[in-house]
Amino acid sequence: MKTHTIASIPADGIGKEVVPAALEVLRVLQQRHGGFKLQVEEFPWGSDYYKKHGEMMPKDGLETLKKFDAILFGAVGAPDLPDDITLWGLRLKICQGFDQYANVRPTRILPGIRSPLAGRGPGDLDMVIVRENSEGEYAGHGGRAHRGHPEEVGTETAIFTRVGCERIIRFAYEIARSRPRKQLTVVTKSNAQRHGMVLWDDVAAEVGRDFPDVKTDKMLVDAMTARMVEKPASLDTIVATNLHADILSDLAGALAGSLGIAPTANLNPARKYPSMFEPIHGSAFDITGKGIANPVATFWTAVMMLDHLGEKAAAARLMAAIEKTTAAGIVTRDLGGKADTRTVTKAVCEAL
Ligand code: GGG
Repeated sequence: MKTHTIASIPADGIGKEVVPAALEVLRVLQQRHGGFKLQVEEFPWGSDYYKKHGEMMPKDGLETLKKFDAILFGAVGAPDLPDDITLWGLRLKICQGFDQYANVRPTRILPGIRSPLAGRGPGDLDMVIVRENSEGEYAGHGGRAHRGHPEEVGTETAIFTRVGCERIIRFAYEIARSRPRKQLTVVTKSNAQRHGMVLWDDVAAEVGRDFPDVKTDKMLVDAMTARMVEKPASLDTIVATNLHADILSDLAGALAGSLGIAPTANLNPARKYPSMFEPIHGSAFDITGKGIANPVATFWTAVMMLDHLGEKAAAARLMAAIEKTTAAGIVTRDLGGKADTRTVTKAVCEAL
């Protein structure tokens, strides 16, 4: 029997509710499906850890995580700590430390779920957003000077490298090629940003020549938001920069019913380091501790994790159980339902 080692980092807020729910579902899946075993170790890192130790994770945290086959992550962020400490001290440290440059965000309207787009249901929105996850606007390049003085300045320089653009655009083309529609939309803002975004466009045009079988189009990010709302069915695979894709994928999640169902995988495609799987949503302190968080995004990211680990049949079985549950109307309040986290988790376990 194949054993996969999983590092579990629920981290903050509702991450501590949805990750245990996903582990419960994964335990049931292992029993029912057989053929593989997940050996899970939990790490108590995050904002509470920071309050005790002055750091979001130990200094040798990446060294510890390196040994695992995958990381299952919850959410990061606390109401009483600055976001740049929590996000950079944990989630981005792992993403950048492990060169998880490809962030994959599939979105579909699941059966039984009502999109806020009138008259649209499953089949009308089925897209994969590929987010550049290592540089761009999140490169962390910049600084502050003259702190506290009237002339204080802050700079945030987006970094676009040829290597960084090429590898993510190529990765996105491969995903587009693997999907039935073979269609890629390259999102840009090169009308206003004349350097990095033009390099991005140039590299996209060059890489595109290697994929003559994939239909390509280019959209400015502002026009893309309108197209996602007005003609979601016209989109399939989308590649965008770190910040653009972050924003577009929240929109995609909302159009599919709720951010509470949107999963993501932070991949190191070369598999030199473990990849990390998490719901797109953050720690949601407004609902933390109430037991009403939607666990579906974390279940779906567990599907992506199983796929990545080569457990394709188990992944498909878990996805089918999630869809059976949503189709039966067993959904949380963010989706207009009445179920709590526990009820949805139990229903998915029963569906398995
Ligand atoms: N599970 C995702 C998460 O915790 N996200 C927190 C966050 O603030 N992310 C910002 C970003 O990814 O741009």
